[in-house]
Amino acid sequence: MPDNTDNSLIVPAVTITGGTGVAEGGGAVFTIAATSGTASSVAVNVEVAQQGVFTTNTGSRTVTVSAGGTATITIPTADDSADEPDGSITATVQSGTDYTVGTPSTASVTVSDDDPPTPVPDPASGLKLNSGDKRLTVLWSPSATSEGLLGYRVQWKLSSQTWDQAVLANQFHSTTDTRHTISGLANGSAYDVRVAAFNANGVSDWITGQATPAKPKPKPEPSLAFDSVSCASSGSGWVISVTWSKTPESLKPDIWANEAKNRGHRGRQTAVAGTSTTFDVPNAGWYQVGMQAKIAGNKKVGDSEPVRCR
Ligand SMILES: [Ca+2]
Ligand SMILES: [Ca+2]
Repeated sequence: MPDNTDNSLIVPAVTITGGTGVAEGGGAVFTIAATSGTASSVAVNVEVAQQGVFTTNTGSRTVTVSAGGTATITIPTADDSADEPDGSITATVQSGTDYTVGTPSTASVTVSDDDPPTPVPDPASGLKLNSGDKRLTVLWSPSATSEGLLGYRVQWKLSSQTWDQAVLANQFHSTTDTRHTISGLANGSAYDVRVAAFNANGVSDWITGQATPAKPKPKPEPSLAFDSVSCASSGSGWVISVTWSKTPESLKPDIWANEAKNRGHRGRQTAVAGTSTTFDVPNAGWYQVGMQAKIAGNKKVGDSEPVRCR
């Protein structure tokens, strides 16, 4: 039987297959095959697409394949340094004038990322909580990680709750913010506060503190007053002993013991720490003992008392 096949009537069919998967930076290889047909070669339209971002060589192209033969295309991928999910390159035979699209008409080559995940940032440090009226001021020192840092997260809850039970309040800060004031809290209730640095990969370890908001106590009025002033004979003279109370503790009064007569004995001690001192005085008789200390606003507090040596 003669072969009645007339090649001039046969349109080649084109198929595509993909090579093995590559790591990013490698070339994804596709093989395009055409069956025999009228022409010695066919111009095959191939569309290249990707899942992920591994190549700039996507889009349409024309690949010449000899009839009854194969051609390969290699799609280069980039070796970047970004951690990313694995992806793939897909090549698909599009319809054309000189061929039919066979099966398989599409093929994929996986592309594996080869970059290690970027770690979460180092934690913040130096957490400090300042209690105020229905509020806490949260202060911290920055994370040692500056690259990729997106900011800080502040969370708080009543200490009686767990972190899971609590309605967590989040505050996202810039990378330069290192304080946050939490208001609307209950005075007298203990709160836990925690701070973490975060980047695109997640949240650092937390640093945690506890504090109780409270109305600030009014500052006591500065005062300085003698508790006792006495005189006792000592050898050939006398000793005046004085004790006093003071608020605040930091006051250092100047103290004097002056004989209560013209051209009498004068004794003076300046910036006396503590709350007692003595004066050696030469004569019997009346003395005026006094003291004075400076307080804020150029004001002064003080006291004076007479004492008799006999
Ligand atoms: Ca890489
Ligand atoms: Ca990568």
